Amino acid sequence: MLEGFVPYPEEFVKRYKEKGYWIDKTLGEEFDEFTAKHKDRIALACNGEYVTYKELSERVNRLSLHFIALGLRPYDRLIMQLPNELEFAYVYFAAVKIGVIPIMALPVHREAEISFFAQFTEAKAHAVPSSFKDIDHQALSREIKKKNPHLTITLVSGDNVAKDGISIKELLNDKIEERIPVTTLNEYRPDPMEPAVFQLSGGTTGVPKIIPRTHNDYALTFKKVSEIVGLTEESVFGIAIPVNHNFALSSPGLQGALYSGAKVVLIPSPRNEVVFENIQRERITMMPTPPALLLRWMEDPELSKYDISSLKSVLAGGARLVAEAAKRIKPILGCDYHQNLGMSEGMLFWTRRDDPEDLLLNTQGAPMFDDDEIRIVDENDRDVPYGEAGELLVRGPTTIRGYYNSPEYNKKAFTPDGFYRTGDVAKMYRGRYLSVEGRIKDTINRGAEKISAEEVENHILAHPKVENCAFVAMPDRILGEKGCAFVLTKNNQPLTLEELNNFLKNERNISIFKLPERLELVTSFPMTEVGKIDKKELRRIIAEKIEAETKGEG
Ligand code: J2J
Repeated sequence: MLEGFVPYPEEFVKRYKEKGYWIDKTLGEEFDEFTAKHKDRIALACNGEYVTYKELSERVNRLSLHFIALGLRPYDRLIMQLPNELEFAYVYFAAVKIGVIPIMALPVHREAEISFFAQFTEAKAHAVPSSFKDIDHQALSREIKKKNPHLTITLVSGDNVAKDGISIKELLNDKIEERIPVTTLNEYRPDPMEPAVFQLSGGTTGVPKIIPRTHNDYALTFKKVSEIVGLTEESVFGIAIPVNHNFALSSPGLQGALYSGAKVVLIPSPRNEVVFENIQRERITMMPTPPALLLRWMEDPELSKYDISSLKSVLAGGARLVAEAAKRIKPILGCDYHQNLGMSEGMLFWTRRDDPEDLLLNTQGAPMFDDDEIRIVDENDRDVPYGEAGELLVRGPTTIRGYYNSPEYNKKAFTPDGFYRTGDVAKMYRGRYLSVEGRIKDTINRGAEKISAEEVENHILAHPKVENCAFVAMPDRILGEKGCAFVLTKNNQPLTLEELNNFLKNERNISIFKLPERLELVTSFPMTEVGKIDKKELRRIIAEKIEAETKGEG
């Protein structure tokens, strides 16, 4: 067993297998099945390039063989930073096929994040794009290799591959299967009970937590979601958010759509005009759409210039979709929607297609399986009366039992009997439907992208002028939340947002999406009774201030 992985207890393994949730097929075997079944249908579309299921299968097998030739072996880790492009699918499936575990980093992650993943997981390989926005990923990989000798392989998509990188295109052009038979891959079959993929948690601590998803539970997830949202061979599934995300990869995501025989459109940018153009050109029928995306679409005066009539349903998740926004979806976008509460740790809640209006509007859905156990508890872990708000605890056949290699943190994040503490505050509604009312975890949900407050605070505290700080969410009309830094400087020196962010960007090398978008200098902090900075009060102060400013403008 992979060291650092928390396995499911025997009695649950037995139960989940007996009930048919886990069928002991690897993601690679699932892949072989759906590619064989749908052969000449289009599997992938990206930037006007099309790939059939058969071609996808051939390319993935070829790449798997190359990975073996390069020395990659089952349970080796590969940091995945490829964006929404065809190479993402090739590398992802080629890796999971031979049990190489992709770590689902984001293309926008920078040195602070990637060097942590490299160190913490002892990754052997790093897959990067040759050009992406203003990040030089190949230089980044080179720097990280210097400090992490186990990282030896940089796989590069696109054309401008440096000498120390391995071109994915060149690997794909080399018919290795003529020298080494494809059947060799069978020798590298991973155990379906072992981790297939490392997802990343939004995190509430100084460093991201790694979520090990097994072949069994990941396959169960994307198959069930596909059924719930009604994916078929006729569906055209558009992905505009980063495909690395759990939502875009397996809820139902790339994998669920391919499993259903649909055409998946990998959209290289979430910008409205790029997305609308893709919907129109490819006749997209379904998309995962965090509320921020939907709000941007619905407010875009250019929307009417595009024909988006193919769109049948949008999948709202990642952040709370407020009822007023939900009500506008049908009139403006002309399609239906599903709400879902999702988490990379596993359990998913979905509204169903025939749900009555009040469930659709006001809840984030019900669990997918009878064996998904949910509890709503107070601060002493006692179940609250039905219908009252409390922390949501979850356990089930798709929910992890522990973060990778984090025994101490796991004691806090899971109950002794294995429930994951979501940090979300929820209420039960009509049977097992649930509405998210807030959260107790210390994160900022910026348009469904999660930012750990503590992680950013640690970087801010490293600034020579900073005495103390607190990073909290402030309301944003489109993104839902953005990060605001409250800072007390040493001797009350002046500090600007620009100065702080230059430091965070250039000295601390953190991702741009985590940067504070507002700085409030303070001379003292409100404190709680136990002597901690009162973040609830800070959130109230900044929300009030922003509201007053907005009114002032109006
Ligand atoms: C309120 N909060 C929500 C919702 C997630 C599908 C969809 C989303 C994710 C995801 C995912 C919410 N209303 N509808 O992995 O497969 C917040 C909660 C939750 C956290 C998980 C998927 N949907 N959230 O967003 O791991 O706070 O997964 O605990 O990124 O997002 O974040 P993440």
